[in-house]
Amino acid sequence: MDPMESEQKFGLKQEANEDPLLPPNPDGDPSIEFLQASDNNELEKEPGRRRTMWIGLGLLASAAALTLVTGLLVWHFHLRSDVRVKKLYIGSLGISNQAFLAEHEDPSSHQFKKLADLVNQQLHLIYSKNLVLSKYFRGSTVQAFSEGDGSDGIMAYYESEFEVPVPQQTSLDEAIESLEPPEESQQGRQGRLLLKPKDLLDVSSVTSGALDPRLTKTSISDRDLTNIHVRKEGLIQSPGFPDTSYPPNIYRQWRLRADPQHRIRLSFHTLILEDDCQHDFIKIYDSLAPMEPRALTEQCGYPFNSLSFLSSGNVMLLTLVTNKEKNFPGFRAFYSQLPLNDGGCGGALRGDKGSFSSPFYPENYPPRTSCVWTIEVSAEKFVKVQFHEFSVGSPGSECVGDYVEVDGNRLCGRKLKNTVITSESNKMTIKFESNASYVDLGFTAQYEAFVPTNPCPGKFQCRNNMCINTTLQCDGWSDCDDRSDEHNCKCKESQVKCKNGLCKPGIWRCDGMDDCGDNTDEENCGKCSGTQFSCRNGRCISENLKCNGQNDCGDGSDESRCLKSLPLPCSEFTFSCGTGSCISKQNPECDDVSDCEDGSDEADCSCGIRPFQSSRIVGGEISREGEWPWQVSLHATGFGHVCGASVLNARWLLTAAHCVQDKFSQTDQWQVFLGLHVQGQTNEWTVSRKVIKIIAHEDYEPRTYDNDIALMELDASVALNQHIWPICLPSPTYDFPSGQEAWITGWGATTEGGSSVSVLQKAAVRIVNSTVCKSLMTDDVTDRMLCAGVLTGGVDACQGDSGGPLTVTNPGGRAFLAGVVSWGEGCGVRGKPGVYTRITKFRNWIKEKSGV
Ligand code: 4AZ
Repeated sequence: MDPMESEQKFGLKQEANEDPLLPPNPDGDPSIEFLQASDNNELEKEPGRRRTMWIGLGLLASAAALTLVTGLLVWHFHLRSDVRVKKLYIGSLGISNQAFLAEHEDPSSHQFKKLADLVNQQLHLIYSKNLVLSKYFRGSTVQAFSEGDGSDGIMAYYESEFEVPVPQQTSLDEAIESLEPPEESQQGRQGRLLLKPKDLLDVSSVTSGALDPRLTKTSISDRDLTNIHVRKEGLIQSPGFPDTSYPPNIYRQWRLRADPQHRIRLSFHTLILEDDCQHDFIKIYDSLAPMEPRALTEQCGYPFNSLSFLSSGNVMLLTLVTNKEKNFPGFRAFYSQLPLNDGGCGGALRGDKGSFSSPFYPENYPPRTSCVWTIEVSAEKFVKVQFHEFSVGSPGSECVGDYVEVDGNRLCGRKLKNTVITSESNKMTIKFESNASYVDLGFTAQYEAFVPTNPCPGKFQCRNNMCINTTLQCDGWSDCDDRSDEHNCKCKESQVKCKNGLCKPGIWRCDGMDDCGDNTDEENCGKCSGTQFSCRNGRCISENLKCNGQNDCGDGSDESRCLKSLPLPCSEFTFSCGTGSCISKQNPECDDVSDCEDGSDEADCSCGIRPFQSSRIVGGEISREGEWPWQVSLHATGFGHVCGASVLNARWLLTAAHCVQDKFSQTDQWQVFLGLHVQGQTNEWTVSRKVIKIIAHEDYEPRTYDNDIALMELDASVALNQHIWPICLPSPTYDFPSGQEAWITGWGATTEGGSSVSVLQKAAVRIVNSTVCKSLMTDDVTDRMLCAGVLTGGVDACQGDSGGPLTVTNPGGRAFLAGVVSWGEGCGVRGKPGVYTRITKFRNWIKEKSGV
C-alpha cells in the first residue's frame, strides 16, 4: 500500500502519549523520583553529574516509550484483526450463453448496463460460495465486454472490491486464485458449472488477479482511457510525443479491439521511459482489463529487445503509468490486425535438412500458442537440431509456462543458444508452448540428418554435439561453444601451456590479459617477482608501495589506479588539470568526481551520455534508435552513404582522412545525416547538413593509413537532442586498457565484400594489446593506431564503417571516442582485429583545428 495512503487512512498522528498504556513523560513531571541517591552530599556538590543522571533517565524512559509506541503501531496495523484494508481484483468471466453485440462496447448503452447487472449478480453468487470471499466482498464494476473465444460467447471484464482484515489478506488472495480451476481439467469445468444458477449466466471461465498496486497510487492525478478499433493500421503515442516529455503522475489506458477471428500486433517504433519500472512503465495485456494473469510484458527505460507484441485474440490493452520524477520522451507504437490463422506453426518436416522457428520470430511469440513439429529423416539416420537463437520463458517459471520440448525433454530460458540436441531414431518431435502471460522472443533452429556411427563426417565432434573443422581443434581458440575443442590438447612449442590444460597462442603471453582463464599466461612476466608491482616503465617495486601516496615507480604508474588522486609531475601517465598541474588518477575526466583543484577534469562534460539509456559491422546486431546519438552518416553525391563520422559538438564532426581523399575531398559533394537510424528513412529526429570545411590531417599517409583523421565543419549548427549528441574526447593520457569492451557502430557491410546495410548496426569488441596487434597484422600498425576486435573472428568493422566511432563507456556510463574506424586485413577474419585511429594521439590536434 502507498505509505501516504496508510497515513491518511489510519491517522498516523501523535496520539501515543494519550494512551493510558504509555508511561508518563518524566520531563513533564519533575516531582517524580527515579532513584535514591546513595550520597546526597556528593550529589549536591556535583550538580552537573546529577543533571546528567536526570537526562540519562529521561532518555531511557523516552526510549521505552518509543518502543511501546512502535509495538502498538505494529500491532495496530498488522495484527489487529479489526483493521481492514481495501483490495481490488481484476478479472474476466467467459460467458457461453450470451453473444457479443456492438452495443456491448458502449458502457452507456442499455445492453451494456443489462449485461453488466447480470455479471455483477453472477459474481455475487460466485463469491457467496466461498466463505472468505463472501465475508469480505464489497462490490463489483464491469469495465468492458469483448467477443469470447472458444466456448465463450462473450467475455466480461470486471473489478471486484473487498475489505479484508490485515491478517486475512493472504487467504483472500488464495480464495481468488481458487476461483480458477486447473487449466482444461474436466473436473474444473464441472466445478465451474456448479456455480451456475439456473436463471443467470453460463460461466465457462473465470480468471482474476490482484490489481497492480502501482495503478492505484494516490499520486496519480490524471487517468484516461482511449478505445481504439484496429481495423486499419494506426498509431498510439504517449502524451506530448515527440515534442515534449510525457506528463507526470498519469495512468493512461488504450483498449484495442480488432475484428473477430483476428489478432492484434503492437510494434514500438520508439520507447524511451525512465529506467526504474517502479516509477514509469508501460504494460501490455492480452485482455481489455489490466489483469495480471494476462500481462504480456512490462517495459521501462530504453529496452533493446524486440518490441513487437501479438495478442492471442482480438483484444489488447496498453497502459502507461508515470510518476513525478524524471519524465522522458515516451513512445510511438503502431497497431494493426491480422487473421488469427496467419503465422501458423508446427507441421511435418521431411528431408535431411531444414529449419523452423517460433511463431512470428523475430517478433515476440503470441501468448496461448501451441505448435508441434515432427521431423522424419531417412530410415538409417538420426536427427540433430541446433538452436541458434533461444529466448523462451516467463519470469520465475521453471519450464512450466513457456517452453520447447524435444522428444519429451523441456527446454527454457536464455542460455541455450547454439545448443545441439540429437535423437536416437530417425524421428524427432518438437513442441512449443506459450501460456497466457509474459511472452518472449522465441527461437530459431536448424535440423539435419546424421549417420549415428559417424555423426561428424570429416569433422571434429564437440562435447555439445556441434561439428567443427578438424583444423580448429587445439588451435588455441574456442570453436565449440563449450570449449571442448581445446581440451586434452598437446600444446605446440609456439603456444602457452595453461595450467588448466588449454593451449593459447604464444603471443598472448604477458599481454596483460588473462587468456588461459586461470591467469597462467600472465604469470612470471618480466623480472618482477610475484610479490612485486611492475611499473609501466619496467621498474619493480614492492606491492605495498602501490597507492601509498608516493611516486615510487618514478613514472607515477604505482599511483595511477588508486581511489585517491595525487599531485604528480606531469608525465604520459598523469592527467593535466587546467592550472597546468598534474594528478595521478587514471581517466579522471567526466567521472563525476572533481579531482583537479580547479575542477577542470569535470568541465565540458555534457558529452557522451545517452540521455535515455539506463545504448559495415560484421557479426553485429541492429541497434535501437537513439542508442548511438553521436553516429553520423556521410553521403557523397552519386554514391549515397560512404563513411561514418562522430558528432563532436553542434558544428563539428570527426571522421577518417581516407574518407575525404581525392574524389571525395570537396566540401560541396557531401551531405551529412545526424540522428539517422535507417538509411533512406529520415524522420523528426534526423537532421541533414552540408559541409563548409574539411580538415584532413596534414600527415595522413595514404599508403599506411597513418594519421587517418579528419574534421568536418557543418554549414549550420544542429540542435542537440536525444538522437544527436556529442561523444566525449579522451585527454592525451586517457588509458583504454587492452581487454576493455568497446562498441563499433555503422551502416557498413555485414560481410566482407558485401554492401552497406540500411539499419544502424552495433557490435561489441575488445581493445587488443598493441604488441599483440603488431604481431598479428601483416601491415604496419603505428603508435597512432589502436586495435580492437574479437580475435576468434566474426565481429568487426568493415567497408562503409570507416570514419565511424569506436565507443568506450567509462564506469559512470559516459561514452568516450577511443578510435575512428580506419582499416583492417579483411573483415571479421580470425586473428585480424580492426585497426582504428588512436584518438588520444590527436586530442591536441582536434583542439587546435576546431577549438573543440
Ligand atoms: C574499409 O574498407 C574497412 N576490418 C574498414 C574497416 C576494416 C576493414 C575495411 C576492419 O573501410
